Order: sequence, then C-alpha cells, then structure tokens
Amino acid sequence: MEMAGKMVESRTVLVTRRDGYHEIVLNRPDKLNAFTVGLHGELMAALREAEADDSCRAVLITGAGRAFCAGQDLNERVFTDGVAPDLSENLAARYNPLTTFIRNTRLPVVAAVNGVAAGAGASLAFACDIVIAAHSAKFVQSFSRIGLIPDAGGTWILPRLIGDARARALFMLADTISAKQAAEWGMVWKITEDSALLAEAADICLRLAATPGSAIELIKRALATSQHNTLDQQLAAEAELQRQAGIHPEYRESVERFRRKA
Ligand code: LHQ
Repeated sequence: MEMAGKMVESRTVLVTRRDGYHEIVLNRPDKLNAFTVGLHGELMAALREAEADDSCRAVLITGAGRAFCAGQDLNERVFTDGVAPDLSENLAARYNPLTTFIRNTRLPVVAAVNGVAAGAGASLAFACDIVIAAHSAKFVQSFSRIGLIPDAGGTWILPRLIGDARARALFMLADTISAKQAAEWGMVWKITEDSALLAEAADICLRLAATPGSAIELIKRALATSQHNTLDQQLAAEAELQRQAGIHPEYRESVERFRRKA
C-alpha cells in the first residue's frame, strides 16, 4: 500500500493518494488525454482502487497538460479502420461501465476541467458529481462532426443539466461552449481562475471527505431515481433512504456533535 501523497505512476493515468481523497490525472497530454483501451483500463482500475480504500472519501479527476479529455482516440485503429466497426462493443465494454461506476460509486467524484473536454471527454465530466472548470476550459459535443451520436451517457445527462433545447442544438451543431457559458447554463458547478482550479478542487474534495460518507452515498442514490420516479415514488424512495441514513452511526455522531456545540 502506498502512503498518502505518494504518486503511483502508470502509463496513461496518474494516481495520487491524498489525505481523504484520491487524485486521478488523465495523462496523455500530447493527445489531449484522448481515451484509448489502455487509458480506460487504468482509469477504471484507479476508480475501483479508490472505492476499495476505506480511507478514501472522494475522487478528483483532471487532465494533464492543456486538455481535460478529447474523447475517444480517433487514431485507435480498431474503432476507426476497417469495414463498419461495431462501436457498441466499445461502449458496452468501456464507456458505459465507466459512466455507471461514477454514478453508482459510494464516492463523490469531482471533475476539475482544466482545458478542452470534447466528445466522450465531456460526457466523462458531466457524469461526475461536481464539475468545476478553469476559466479557459471549453466544452464541445464534437460527436456529430464525425458522424456519431453523443455517448457515455451524454444524451441522458446533458439535457437534464441544461434542458432539451440547448442540448439538442449543441448535439447537432457541436458549438464550442466556454466555461463561462457552461456555468451560466448549469453545465458545471462553478468556474475558477486557471491557476486556482486544482486548489479549489482539492478544497471541495476535503469538504466532501469531512461530510458523512453515508449521506453522500444515499444522496447519490436518491438523485439516481429522481429523474424517472413520480413524486409519490420519490417520496417513498426518500423515506427508505432516510431510514437507512437514520440508523447509520454517522447520523447519531453528527447530531451529538451538533448538540455539544449548541
Ligand atoms: C487527438 C484527439 C482524439 C486522437 C486531439 N484522438 N488524437 C467514439 C468512437 C468510438 C467509440 C465510442 O465512442 C466514441 C465517442 C467519442 O468520444 S467521439 C468524439 C471523439 N473526439 C473528437 O472528435 C475530438 C477530436 N479533437 C478535436 O476536435 C480537437 O483536437 C479539440 C477541439 C479537442 C482540440 O483542438 P485543438 O486545441 O486545436 O488541438 P489539436 O486538434 O491540435 O490536437 C492536439 C493533438 O491532440 C493533435 O495531435 P498532433 O500529433 O497533431 O499534435 C491531435 O491530433 C490530438 N488529438 N483529439 N480524439
């Protein structure tokens, strides 16, 4: 086991175990951190390792160099060459499990979007629980430019973030959206000065790490069903999740702490 703060280097993903959270850096800066089979494998391994580490209470994902992630590596031959590749296999094997993992993990996942997020790189950011972006970051739904549809959950998540009219136009026109516009539209939680991005992301992770993990996990579960439940169904779901929250020791401990201070 590595000590907190020690960097564990692999080829395309860098992991730093910090106190309370793991920092994961997509690390193909020359190719704007585009997804390859290898990067997918290392990213999933890093996420699974974070989840399995009891001392880890949040995950931070960012990109090395000037980009966050440029989506699928379009030079990865198996997905672009030859006669009619079956792209659904790549989605089923890699992108879909990644999105599902981020949404379902007990850990809050923070994306610090340091530069351009394109295609499935944007979908990755939007799958995360809290997204902050550097002032110079950009978002582009570049899929239609190359004859594809948004994937990795993009057609589900983005309309829910910014509404159908904006998502529909972005998907079809592939306009590049500035970080400022993304914040105004509700695509991201907040934007920061470029130089302040990582400090801000670290601060968010530390605050999440100091929040009862039981609450964070149950909030994620409540939000996962709220989009398709009726109000009555969601009220029932809230009651069940709150029952679970109420019997967790973190609830009793937190209330006792509150009362001692009062
Ligand atoms: C790249 C990439 C890249 C390889 C920049 N691949 N090299 C797809 C297919 C299969 C299965 C399932 O799902 C998907 C989902 C998808 O993600 S589809 C969308 C794929 N991504 C894109 O279409 C984005 C392509 N990239 C761009 O449009 C631009 O590079 C952006 C707008 C991201 C940035 O533009 P610039 O800042 O002008 O940078 P650049 O274009 O000069 O790129 C720098 C280098 O990175 C360059 O390499 P080089 O060796 O010439 O310096 C690019 O070729 C490379 N790169 N994106 N996706």
